[in-house]
Amino acid sequence: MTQQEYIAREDKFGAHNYHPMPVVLDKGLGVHVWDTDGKKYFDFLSAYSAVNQGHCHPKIIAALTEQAQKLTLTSRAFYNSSLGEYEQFITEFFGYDKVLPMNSGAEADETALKLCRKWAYKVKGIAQDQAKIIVAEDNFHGRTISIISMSTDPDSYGDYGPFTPGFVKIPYNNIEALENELKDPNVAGFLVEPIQGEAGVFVPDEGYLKKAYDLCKANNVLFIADEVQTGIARTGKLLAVDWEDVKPDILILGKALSGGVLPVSAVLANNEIMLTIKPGEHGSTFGGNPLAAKVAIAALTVIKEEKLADNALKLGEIFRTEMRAIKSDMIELVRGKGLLNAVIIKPKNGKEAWDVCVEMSKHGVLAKPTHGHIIRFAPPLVINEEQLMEAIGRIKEAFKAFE
Ligand code: IF1
Repeated sequence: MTQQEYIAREDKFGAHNYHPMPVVLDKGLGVHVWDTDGKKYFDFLSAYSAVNQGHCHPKIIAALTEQAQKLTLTSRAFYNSSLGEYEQFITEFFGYDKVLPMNSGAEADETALKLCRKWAYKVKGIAQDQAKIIVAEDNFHGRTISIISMSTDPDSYGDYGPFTPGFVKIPYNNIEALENELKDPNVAGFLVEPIQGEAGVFVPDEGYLKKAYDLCKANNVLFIADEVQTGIARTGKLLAVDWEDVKPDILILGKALSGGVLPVSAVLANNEIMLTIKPGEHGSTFGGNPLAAKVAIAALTVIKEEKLADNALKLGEIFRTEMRAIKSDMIELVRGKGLLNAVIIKPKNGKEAWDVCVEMSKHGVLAKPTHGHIIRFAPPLVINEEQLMEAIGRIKEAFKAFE
């Protein structure tokens, strides 16, 4: 089949809830993916930071295939021999009393919202149904009805009303706005991305997260960090909040928690918060399944053993320096942390970020624009300096096409 035929088939039988780049991928290994014609690319999207460990990492695949032939799913109606091992592993890995295992990032965010509200009524003593959760404008936490009720992006919430109440939206990276809303005694939590990924890799001012955390603590409000995209070593530290020594009351993980092998997400918290949910008050058919348990242990082990946070830190510096040195009047700004970076594109002669991405794909580098004029660059964290420099050379060639 030609790539056009693959695309036409998806168009005919699949919902049109995406507008993919015109590339049909067939194979992935490490930092590379191949299309159905055998063309090789550097993957600079990493499935939105889900394959931090690289495509089809042998250790993670080995854990998957071994467990897949033994026991894949028991439901939580019964105990199983893998879940406790994973729960102990991940809580010690991140330093929390307990974990609540889920599947998608959105499910983990929803779980965090429920935990925060439960804690509000059972511990803080807020009146029933009066709990408020503060969120940042331009946030992205997933696609469920309650999560898009927090969104300020019409593409996310348009025509999906009526919306879930109880959310207060404030500008991101604005301490005064947070301080003002925290005066309300009904505020139970502040849910925030340490770096706003979808919004275009918005890195907040130095000290913002720490000040926000301290204000939450001073007002008996839970600091909830959504590290689905920024976590698991992506920004050059194990967690993006580690840059400011902030210990979230509730930590949300997803994506690379499985190395992109299957949906695995998690919510971590200490007992005072986690034990507010009693048996039968929350759950999921696949949450904490043995396959996910073994895969997540392997995925986190790879992060530590291969020192991927250090690699992201080092190579991210090189990437931003090299990108800022490109002489192109389409490159307005380069920003990011570790290997989560974005280039803001200034349209030229009717050409914009999408056209740059199409040209880069011709040069063997895959990336995709967000919000029209921003290109996110997020290669797998296993990329080495030689591969990075080769990919940057190709990106430079692509920009030359617009001179
Ligand atoms: C899509 C965006 C990225 C996330 C954060 C929770 C979730 C995500 C910080 C939900 C998911 C994904 C969703 C995917 C594309 C991608 C994305 F552009 F949509 F926003 F990465 F920036 N918190 N982000 O980034 O996790 O339920 O998807 O497992 O919906 O198109 P999920």
